[in-house]
Amino acid sequence: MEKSDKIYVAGHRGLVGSALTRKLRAEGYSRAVFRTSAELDLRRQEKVERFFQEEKPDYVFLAAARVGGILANSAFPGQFIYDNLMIQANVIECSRIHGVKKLLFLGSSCIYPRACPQPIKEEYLLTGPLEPTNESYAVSKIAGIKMCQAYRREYGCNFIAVMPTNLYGPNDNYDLEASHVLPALIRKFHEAKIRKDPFVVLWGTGTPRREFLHVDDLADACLYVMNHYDEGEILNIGSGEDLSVRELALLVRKIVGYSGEISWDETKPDGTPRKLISSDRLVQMGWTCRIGLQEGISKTYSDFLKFDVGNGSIR
Ligand code: GFB
Repeated sequence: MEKSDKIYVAGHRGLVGSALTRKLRAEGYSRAVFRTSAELDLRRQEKVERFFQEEKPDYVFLAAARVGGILANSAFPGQFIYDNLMIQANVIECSRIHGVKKLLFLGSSCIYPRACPQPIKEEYLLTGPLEPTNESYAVSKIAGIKMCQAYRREYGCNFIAVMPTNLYGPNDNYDLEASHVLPALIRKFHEAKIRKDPFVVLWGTGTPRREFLHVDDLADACLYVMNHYDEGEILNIGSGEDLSVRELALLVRKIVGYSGEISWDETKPDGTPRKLISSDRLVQMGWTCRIGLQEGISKTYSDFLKFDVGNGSIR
């Protein structure tokens, strides 16, 4: 990508999209374009076609999606599969029609089978049943991958797909029902500290293991891949280290400075036991992540303190 190219960041206000926007600005890409979901409903094909006719972007980062944690995925499978299929189908097809030079599609590590060897390699895709709690989301993301690969084969489109591990960082979703585990732990421990609650209730057994990558590292990897990778095969992007939810809870509790107890609500799902991905292919290309988990959580907690979760605005 040239600094003067027009770059569309779909989903620019989300966790990933806002990190991509920060990264592009920091690197001097001066012609990024975006629309809020109120300005442009990406589920509506005619609206997406009109946007592409108007803006004619040269590059597209497809970070727009309906995302959520284990409970949101379990509760709203219809919304997750519909919204994500419509968003990606419209943006990928319009990118083809309008001759976008390159599109990067953001998938997720939940596309892999629930029980596959760890660390998970890209070739394990579709070799076994998916994790039930987020199957709809996973199927929609797999469809996005296959669409990018089909468009490469039939039309010669340079559309690539990356599979990040669990992400966290500034601008995350802190809604306690819909969020992922790490932002939920930050908010729960922070509010318990303020209220002097004797304990915090967390979900499941605490035994599943998760890998985490700070979203600024992901944005760095996406820019690297957009400028250095032109193949159809998917690419994992992870930190290479995982820990149990229990260990994560103790780490977040220490960083937030809460001294109460933790109890586990085992009526809530654990989800997949482990999903540590192998990022060897990306590392062999020359990329490495830079933000360690303790440092990343501390930075994220500082950002959280500036953000008034109650009404979703900066304090
Ligand atoms: O991050 P999370 O919601 O989703 O849950 P997944 C991770 C683990 O943390 C589960 C436990 O075992 C949860 O039971 N957990 C404990 C909690 N306390 C909490 C809590 O207060 N909130 C939440 N949310 N979890 C996601 C998919 O799966 O992985 C997404 O649902 C996406 O679609 C993402 O693919 C990468 O890590 O299980």
